[in-house]
Amino acid sequence: MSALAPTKNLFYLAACALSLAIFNTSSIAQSAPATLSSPKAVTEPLQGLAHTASGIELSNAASTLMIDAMRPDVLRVRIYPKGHPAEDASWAVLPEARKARVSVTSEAAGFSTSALRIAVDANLGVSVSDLAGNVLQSDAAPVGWDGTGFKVSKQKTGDDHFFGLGDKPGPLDRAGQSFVMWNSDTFGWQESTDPIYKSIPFFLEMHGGRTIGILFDNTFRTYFDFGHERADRYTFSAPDGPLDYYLLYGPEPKRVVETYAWLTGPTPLPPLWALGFQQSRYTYIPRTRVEEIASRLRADKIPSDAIYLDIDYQNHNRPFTIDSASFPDFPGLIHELAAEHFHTVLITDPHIAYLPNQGYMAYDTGKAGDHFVKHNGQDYVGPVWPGPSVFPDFTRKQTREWWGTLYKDFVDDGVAGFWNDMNEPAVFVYPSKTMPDDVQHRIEDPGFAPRTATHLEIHNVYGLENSRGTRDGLLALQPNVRPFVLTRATYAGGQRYAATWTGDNSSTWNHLRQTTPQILNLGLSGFSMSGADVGGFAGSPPPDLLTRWLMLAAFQPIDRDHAAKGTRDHEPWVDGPVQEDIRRRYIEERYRLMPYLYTTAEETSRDGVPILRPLFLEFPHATSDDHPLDQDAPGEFFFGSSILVADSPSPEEVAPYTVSLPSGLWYNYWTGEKLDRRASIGTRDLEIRDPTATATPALPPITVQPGPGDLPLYVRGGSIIPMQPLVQSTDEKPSGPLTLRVFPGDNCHGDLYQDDGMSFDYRKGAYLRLHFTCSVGADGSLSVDIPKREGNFTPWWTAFRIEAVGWTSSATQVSIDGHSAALEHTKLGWAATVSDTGKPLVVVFH
Ligand code: NBV
Repeated sequence: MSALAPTKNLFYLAACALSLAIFNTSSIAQSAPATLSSPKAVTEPLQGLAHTASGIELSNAASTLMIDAMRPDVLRVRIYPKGHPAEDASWAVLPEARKARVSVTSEAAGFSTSALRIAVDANLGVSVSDLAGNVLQSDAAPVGWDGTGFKVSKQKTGDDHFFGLGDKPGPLDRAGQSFVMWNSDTFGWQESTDPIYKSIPFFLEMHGGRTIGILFDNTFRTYFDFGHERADRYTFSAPDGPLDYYLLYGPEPKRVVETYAWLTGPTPLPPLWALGFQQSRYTYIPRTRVEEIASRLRADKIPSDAIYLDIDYQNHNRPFTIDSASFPDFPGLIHELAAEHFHTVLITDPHIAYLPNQGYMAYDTGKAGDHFVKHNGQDYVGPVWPGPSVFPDFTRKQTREWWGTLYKDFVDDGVAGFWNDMNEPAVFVYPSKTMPDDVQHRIEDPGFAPRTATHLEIHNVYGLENSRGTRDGLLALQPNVRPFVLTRATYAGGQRYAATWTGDNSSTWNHLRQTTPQILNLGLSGFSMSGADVGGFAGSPPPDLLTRWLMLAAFQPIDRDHAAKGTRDHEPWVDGPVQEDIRRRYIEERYRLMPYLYTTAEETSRDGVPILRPLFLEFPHATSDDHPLDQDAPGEFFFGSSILVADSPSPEEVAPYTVSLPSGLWYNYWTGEKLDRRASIGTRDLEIRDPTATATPALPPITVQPGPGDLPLYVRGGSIIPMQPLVQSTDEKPSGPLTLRVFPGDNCHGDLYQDDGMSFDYRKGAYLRLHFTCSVGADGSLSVDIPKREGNFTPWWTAFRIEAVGWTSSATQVSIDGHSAALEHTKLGWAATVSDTGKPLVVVFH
């Protein structure tokens, strides 16, 4: 026997043990528990456990666990090498929220708040339950450390659902998949591409009707696994940086989303024009082409508000320059467009052409202020559109301020919005497509201790800080104008600075379908103002695809038609009058719904609930086992709180499909037809509202067969939707009354918010808010209550037109504050017009 034999034997034994471990792992994976279990109950106080006013600290030989209750329903969990706490700083979390703390009740092995109970074990394992003892989250294994890297593992059951992580492609529910955060320029990404442009390390976990949210605030290349590797675990991990995460408790998912807005800030109120139809292409050039597009939009009466100029308006693609040969008298063009009520949006990429001593203002001032990132002690130079380029060091406040000043001339020329592209940052270096890992960024920001950080740490926040510099710069230049910034790359919290879009998608039916889960998940991740290139960026959409895309995008927050170079024209008129008529009809409907859309956007700016919502956000208990209804209805979503859009799961076919409606009363938006789904009490939303209701089987989905130009929309009974007469742009003052379309039902209400659409004067009272209600009397009459106005903004209308949808009673009379008035029969029901004198009104349909 050789001298090596014992070692070999040991190796063999180890291999057996390993395969046994693997075997055990997979057998665990196959039998995932239905409920989460908390770690071993600890009755004796844990050694080394210190109770603090807002939580606990617990150390073992190597690490310290620190848990703080920021609110009764929000925890911050940190683990760091013993004696070396990480810097308490964040690019994502608002400083006010980060400092918030509540007092807690100490317990032997943890603590409790008025909403949560937290238990820890000697391995620094954490378990969080609600006060009824339902385990919401529990460690599946101690944190695994590997040098600076670590992995957090949580228990998962077979019926856990995961949402969020921004616009990563794929289905709405992220269960069973794994993801990586590394902002990447991914032209032509596909459904399985990961990562793409953004890193939003926030997700919601739904289990048994209870939802928590987790923000893993680490800017390095982080990893998320929702049961891909093991069905009984979900994990998040990082190669470096802090182990720092926040747990947000619902139990309702809407509450989690609202709390996330408290933590990272809501999407601000956009200028009204940004909700209009936007026309873009890479690139409209020269000036006469832009003028042609603008006049055709107006001549064809396609309501529209914005025109984008892509990189070719610049001199040799150099940011903050103009190619004056193709765009003579640039300010003249912007004014001409503004006179036609078009808001111009300019692209301004973050790379600055490396042109020393050539009189290029952006380079010269940037160099003079030492504003560029460094590599090996020199300004890092990498190739992008203008050729060799340098890159602003946006983690420095001074650099962001300098960046903001670069917008001055454009703002003076009347440019309305700016588009921050390529800010992953994209660099034409392969295969990384970005700058080297050891590029140095200087952190000089009031929220952080000054230090130098490598690109590995800053990469994922580069786009965030770029868009922050843009927004803050615009605010410094025009303090009373709401900025519109569109960014491609970003990080958690980036919704505070910019709207976003899903990057370079493709002109395929699959990509049209992808827009729904992507925009929904972006909304759940804080980004309410988002869209996808309408028609698809790469490739040329066939006429019917472009038409359906324009139909669907009319009900998405940003409606921007955009196309890559070399693709066929994409504008609404390109396929002749039949297609154009359908496309126009949908854009017109968006404009009619503008008061509803704007009101929703304003609500979002306060509560963070996104404009586009998955069904589970409005009806979290719509199924008897609490699985999200969206799973049964992949083409459906809510546009605001009242309108349910039910696109086909196979929009490429004009064929029947089923629509799942949560229980309750619904109306067909287009015809006013009533769909009484109240018999489906088996769904838990009704049981929860009315615990005495007897459970009966849910009603089956309905089957629809829309024609090529039809998109089924349903309105929740009990909604009042404010609408306006058609206009060609949001600048135009509508002529006629404000319509209140009333869809009677339980808890009937609706809201309206108005202001000047562009300034911050609303903060000083220049707004108007109305909360309408309606009710059906014992005699069958319908009364609509218009209360006193809130705010002092004078609106454009002088009358209300009240439409009672589906009101089939023998309505022969309407009375306004007791006086009878003229009644009109409409295709949706009955209507009456009443002047608005600013006083409260009660309108009754008898
Ligand atoms: O600036 C040109 C394009 C732009 O149109 C697109 O929307 C961005 O996502 N940009 C990417 C760079 C070139 C893409 C091929």
